[in-house]
Amino acid sequence: MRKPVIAANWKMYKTTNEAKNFVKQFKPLVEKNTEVEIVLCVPYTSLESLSEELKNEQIGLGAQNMYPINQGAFTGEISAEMLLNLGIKYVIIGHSERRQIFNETDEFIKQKLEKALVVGLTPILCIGETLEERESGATLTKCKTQIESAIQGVPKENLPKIIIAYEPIWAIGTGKTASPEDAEETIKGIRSIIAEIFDIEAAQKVRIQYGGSVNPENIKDLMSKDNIDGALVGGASLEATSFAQIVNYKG
Ligand code: G2H
Repeated sequence: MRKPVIAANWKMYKTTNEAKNFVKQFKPLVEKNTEVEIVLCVPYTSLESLSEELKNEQIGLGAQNMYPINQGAFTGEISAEMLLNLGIKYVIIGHSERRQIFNETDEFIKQKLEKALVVGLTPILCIGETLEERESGATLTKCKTQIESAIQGVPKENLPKIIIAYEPIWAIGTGKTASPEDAEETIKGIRSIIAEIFDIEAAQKVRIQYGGSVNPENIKDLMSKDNIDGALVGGASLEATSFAQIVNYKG
């Protein structure tokens, strides 16, 4: 059985004070929820103080990026070790905004994924197609290229440590969500791709989230699908009550 994992991706929102206020409000709203793995992926600037706030909580903390080298002359970058040192457990890797705005390549993303696994961070690997690719029927081809590049060569025992977030780019922050049926079909296809690279048993252990305009209204339908194991939530995770409603989708 795969435990659902619902992660907030705050992107470049919230000062540290705003982040702390969010947590204050959010904690009591989800304290009884043990069925869902809850993660907050916040800006680097809030990691240290939230790490303190969440020390004894079941809410995990994640970064939104990392650099795959231990240390060195990489101005403005943050290493996996620096994150670990703060008690961070998760890291988003290869978000489409990083791929598109910061020109991150599949090869670079692979380096980050491998580094995260080596140091013991749980990577949330984002993949997904553009609108053009979807309309030309290339959704799974695109996902296959991204997955193959990232996970080929990863030791099989490390596979269950990876969370994949399928985020169709056309659904990100647009208010357009893939229908639960479409998301399920693609995520099922992604699982088959993993099974081709490894085997069915290994593929069954990987948690695959859906991301792209997830909100309190659509979460239940998405989560009712067999292959959808959680969500990566942007806009609707910025407000404590709205994110709590998503995390508490079972009621
Ligand atoms: C996709 C998602 C979070 P939103 O980027 O990763 O954002 O829910 O705002 O579409």
